[in-house]
Amino acid sequence: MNGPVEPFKIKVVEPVNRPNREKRKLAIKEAGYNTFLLKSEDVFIDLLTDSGTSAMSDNQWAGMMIGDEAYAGSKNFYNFENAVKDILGYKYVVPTHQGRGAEHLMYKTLTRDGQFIPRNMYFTTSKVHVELAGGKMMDVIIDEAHDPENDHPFKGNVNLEKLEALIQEKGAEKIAFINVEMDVNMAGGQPVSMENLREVWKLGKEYGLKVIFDATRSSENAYFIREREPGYENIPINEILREMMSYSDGCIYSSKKDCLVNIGGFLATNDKEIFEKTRSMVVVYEGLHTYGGMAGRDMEALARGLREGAQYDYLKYRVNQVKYLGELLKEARVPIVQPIGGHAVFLDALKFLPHLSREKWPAQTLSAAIYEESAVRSMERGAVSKGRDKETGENIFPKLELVRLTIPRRVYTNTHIEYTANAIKNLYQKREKIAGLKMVYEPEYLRFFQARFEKVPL
Ligand code: PLI
Repeated sequence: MNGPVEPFKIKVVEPVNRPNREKRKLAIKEAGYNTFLLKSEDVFIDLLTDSGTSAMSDNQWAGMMIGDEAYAGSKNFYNFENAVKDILGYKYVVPTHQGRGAEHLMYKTLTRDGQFIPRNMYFTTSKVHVELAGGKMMDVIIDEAHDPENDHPFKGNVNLEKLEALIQEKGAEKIAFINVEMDVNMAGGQPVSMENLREVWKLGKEYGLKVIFDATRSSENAYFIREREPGYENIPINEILREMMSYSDGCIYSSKKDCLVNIGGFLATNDKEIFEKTRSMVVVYEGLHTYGGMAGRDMEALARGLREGAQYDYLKYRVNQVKYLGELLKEARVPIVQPIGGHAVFLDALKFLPHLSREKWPAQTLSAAIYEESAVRSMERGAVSKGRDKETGENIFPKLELVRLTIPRRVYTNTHIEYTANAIKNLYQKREKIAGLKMVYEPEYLRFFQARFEKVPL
């Protein structure tokens, strides 16, 4: 098995440290067994996230030099606005400092106290912004998504029966809007099919409900549609993207992923009322409506990155590098979520560490153990991320208890991928010696970022 050939060559390099075992043991203990609290200089291969960690191209860096840092009406804003209109096809664009800035504006604008927001599957920051606006997010993803071994090609699809049942049970006036995420992060980077998007849109119109996308990883989702959905084999990615977005009233977008930049976000819409409301809010929370928290140079890099990130050859390499890691792990029988996702390989912590109860946070434990073994940084995506039930205050234990090995875009070589796979294979051989954790500090919001843990002896 070989890794994919990179459609670029390397012009600048950044040296990285590889701490020894003793140093790693100390570093993760000091970080409260939470990989978010590690110092990046103690990390050899950083697979914490694909967010804001991409390597920019020479074309993007060149764009940084023509940053127009005017407070109002920067020329880079118009380049960025045109890129969004060209690639995604929306009429109106509001810039924000990153994705959660867009979530804040969009979800606050559309949600009334006590309303429900059906979404294929929650994402951490989306859920918290909906809750802060007085709403409740309800997962309506297909059942296959909860089974790590099921290899449905579009595991991110909305279950239309569940969605309609929820609308009928609550009444359409109690539904704020329908929310669909592309390449569903918490399900393992699983795509949504074009057919499903079309059906959700139709259903939304029947009930008079707006459909809002979390289009953060829509280019990677478009690649999967081209690869897997009959009829789209020869359609250019740009056309697929525009058709996808045509089944929505608007989207929020974290540009730190598919747009190949280190910061930035936006919301886009065809709905004049949403545009006007969010544009008037952006000046309160983010910055003027022609920069929204980004520098002119950031907007130029984003404009160029959105176009580059939608190129077929790049996407093919990108998705296949993720697949390469997944295939190496599968070969060694390490339990992973199937099919392999667009941005990350997800380890099934419940199968990796079956001797640990849910209260010992298996995914958090596994993520810390991977660091201790190899200085590779990953992230928990399970019960710690899910948090507590808003009403009862109890921990929620979702079916998926995963560790995410997220591949930054254009950053690591296939040798880094092989090193990571070997380290995890070695750990899997001695998995029964891994002791669980107890949570000793829990912050109020998005606890996975700052929670601290201690080891519980086996
Ligand atoms: O990190 P932001 O604020 O630019 O974007 C928030 C956000 C919104 N939607 C989705 C699907 C995300 O994946 C997302 C951020 N994801 C992070 C940080 C991640 O590590 O996956």
